[in-house]
Amino acid sequence: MSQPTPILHHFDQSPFSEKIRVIFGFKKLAWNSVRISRIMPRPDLMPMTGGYRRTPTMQIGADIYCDTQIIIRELERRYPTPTLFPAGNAGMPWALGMWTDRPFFQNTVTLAFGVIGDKVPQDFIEDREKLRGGKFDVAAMTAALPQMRDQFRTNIDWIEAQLADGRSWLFDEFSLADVSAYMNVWYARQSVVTIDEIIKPLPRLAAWEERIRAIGHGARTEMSSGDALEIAAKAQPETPVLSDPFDPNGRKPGDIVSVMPDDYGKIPVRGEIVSLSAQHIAIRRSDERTGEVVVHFPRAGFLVIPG
Ligand SMILES: N[C@@H](CCC(=O)N[C@@H](CS)C(=O)NCC(=O)O)C(=O)O
Repeated sequence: MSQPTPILHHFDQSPFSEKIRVIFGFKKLAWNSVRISRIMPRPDLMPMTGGYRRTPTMQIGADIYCDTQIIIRELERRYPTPTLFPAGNAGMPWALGMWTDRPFFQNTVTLAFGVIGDKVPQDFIEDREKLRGGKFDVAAMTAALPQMRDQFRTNIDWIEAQLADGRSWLFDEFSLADVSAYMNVWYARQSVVTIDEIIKPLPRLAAWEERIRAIGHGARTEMSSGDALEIAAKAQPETPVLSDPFDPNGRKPGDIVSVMPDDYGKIPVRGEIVSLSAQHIAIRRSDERTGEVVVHFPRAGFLVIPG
């Protein structure tokens, strides 16, 4: 039976979305692209996610995947070949995400906005202050530019060092580690005008970046947010019940929980557990515009709160 086409809710400038677009390219997938605005509100998306607002999210029918970790896990499950986890590397590419997606990403964001400086629009600043629950201080980011350049160089120098023996990819074969690290280089390339100067002494990194860019984005077809919402409304979630006998907190399908990120965009999404493991949790909820949906989250970097 043919697989339903994944729908990615994203915006073009989003580095986390670029991760997924490259994976669509690597796996040679056809996908639907719903372009969301860079700032809230996103009225056709919130009924699906239940409030989760970070970008991107992936939709397959009435199953909604929040955060790139769980999106990648699902894409790998549905389309195992070619794999992002070549032999012997089933764990570390995930763990490296805690470097690429957190300190390395925060370094790149600060660098990018420090460079843009006072040209960052006020409505964007206000939106990101809500996201962070704190000040989005562009002047402080500009003041931190020398430090951020240093840190960025240190991060990308590790990539250069890993490639020093002439290999093409960070591990023996292409893996999620390449995509996750590339996200930050791609992001800096969009916004940091002096990136070439920082990269110049790192020729292996530059060639690696070019190899990943050449992978492309797969076959992308635009779709409206209204059409995506209608697909969710017509579909039934397809996630089977799965319990976790080793859950250290005794959580089980049927329990009501709220799930939210532990760092920013901490909006709780409430629902009934359908499926869970050490790496995922899926909860059922309903909304008058979508009917029943199942919303999927990773466990790393997420809080699960009873009730
Ligand atoms: N850990 C998340 C991080 C996603 C993230 O921070 N995305 C940025 C855009 S690249 C975001 O959500 N910005 C605020 C927004 O789009 O509302 C993931 O892997 O998906």
